[in-house]
Amino acid sequence: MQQSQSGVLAEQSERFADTELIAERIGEVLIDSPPATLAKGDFIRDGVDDKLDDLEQVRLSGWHTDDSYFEAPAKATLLQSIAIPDSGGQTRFCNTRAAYEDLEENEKQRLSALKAAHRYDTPRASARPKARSAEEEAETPEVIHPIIRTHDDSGIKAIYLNPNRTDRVIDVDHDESETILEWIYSRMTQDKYRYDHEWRVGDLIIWDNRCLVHSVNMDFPVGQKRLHQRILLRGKRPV
Ligand SMILES: O=C(O)CCC(=O)C(=O)O
Ligand SMILES: [Fe+2]
Repeated sequence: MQQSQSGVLAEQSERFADTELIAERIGEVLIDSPPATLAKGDFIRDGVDDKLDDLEQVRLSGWHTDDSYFEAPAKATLLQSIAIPDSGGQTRFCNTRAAYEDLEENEKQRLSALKAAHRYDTPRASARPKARSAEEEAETPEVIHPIIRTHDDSGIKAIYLNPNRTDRVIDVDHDESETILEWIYSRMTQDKYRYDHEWRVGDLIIWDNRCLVHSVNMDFPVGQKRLHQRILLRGKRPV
């Protein structure tokens, strides 16, 4: 298995790896899609010309950490590629631990005192999810997480924000919240913290949602298939 500087693990094998077995060794499986060997679902890039029709697909192209709108978001995600397009479709990662480490001491202290509200939907997201019923909305009340998170296994700190789901910094006014979020996002998504994974069929990637954000380059040929097996591992409430 190769570990890049970015903290992403990547493995390629001749046959599909038994992702479930690996997942069970490193955590508790929360959500599992069909195993690579059984997967039948087609994920074909929709849209006409360059415009995607499916909002969920568009949303993947925004930086995010998985499921931060839950009190205890998934600690890690496993993704194994089953079908890849001829070009594009990379999964991109930024290491928010490295971004935190590079902050000035006074910036670290200021951010450590702040918390943010995460929501299923926020006007800040580059693409908004589909409208939901009142019942569905009631199932996902807003949650508050610290902006600097201490990793529950390693004790190392990282920026914990989600451009797709973080609505605002709490206890500051709107303008200040916007300024802080824009500033942190531009810091944490710099190229020096970034790793773009160029998929090969059979690659298995495991990433740590506690100290990375990711996004997908949805710019791949219309009509082509891009399909992965995906497993989420249960995590703890960020502190
Ligand atoms: O399809 C991908 O490369 C990753 C999509 C994603 O954001 C996820 O699986 O959490
Ligand atoms: Fe994701």
